[in-house]
Amino acid sequence: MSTERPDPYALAEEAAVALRQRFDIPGLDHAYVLGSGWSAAADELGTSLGVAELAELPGFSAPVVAGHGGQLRVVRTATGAIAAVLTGRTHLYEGRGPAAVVHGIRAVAAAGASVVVLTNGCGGLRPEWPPGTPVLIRDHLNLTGQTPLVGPRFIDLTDAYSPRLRDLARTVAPELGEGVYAQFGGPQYETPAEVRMAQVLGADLVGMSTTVETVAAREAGMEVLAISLVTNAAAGISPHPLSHDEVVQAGRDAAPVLRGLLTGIAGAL
Ligand code: 8IG
Repeated sequence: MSTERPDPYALAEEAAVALRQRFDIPGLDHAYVLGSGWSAAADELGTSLGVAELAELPGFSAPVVAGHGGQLRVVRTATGAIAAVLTGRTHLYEGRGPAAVVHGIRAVAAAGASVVVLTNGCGGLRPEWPPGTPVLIRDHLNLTGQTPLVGPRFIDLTDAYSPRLRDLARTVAPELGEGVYAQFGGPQYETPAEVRMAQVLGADLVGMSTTVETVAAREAGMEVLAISLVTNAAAGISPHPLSHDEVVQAGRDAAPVLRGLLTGIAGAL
């Protein structure tokens, strides 16, 4: 019993088998997780090899947030790579636990993906990055108190966000800035005091995803590129209260830029 692999990894293997069968592919090369504001890019990452509803695949479940899609698409990109595109993710605040949050990451890794591009919508702490600004994540603060790892899995997180891939992203969009992303558990947005705390700790961006997924991706040996879209000034930075509608609207407005950015990255990977 004690020598068996923990269940989440077996479930990821099962999902990988289902992916290969369902899409009739030998495996995956890359994966994209599209967060708030990013789903408009899904159609342009490559030519479609098929679409599945997340809820139909082993271990996945449908997303709970309106404006978050819920599909896994497979595309062939301009470079000939086979890529999974997940339009939706499970968040910690759903209460299904960190293993459910990272199942998609483990599944695409089990299917052979060596690169994952994680995207999200987030709150911005820097006035020079107003809503609508995409920012590369260069490091993170996991403030959730949670991890997908159980047991003596001493994963190195130096350069968790691949310097090679950040350089590659800048060949596509030289103006991209880089910041430290702090993940809170949510689902409530921060208080102004929590945002000041994050600022003191070195954060530039605040959100509710990505860091736990990055830990799982690094455990699986994948290279990670993560890009945030600032959709709102973080609480207390902005003079007005945050609203989910504002977040959704910022994503809509930024859609053409994000599409170009991700398509450019897919063409360079
Ligand atoms: I979109 O301001 C989005 N997601 N924690 N704070 C946190 N998550 C977010 C925010 C924000 N905006």
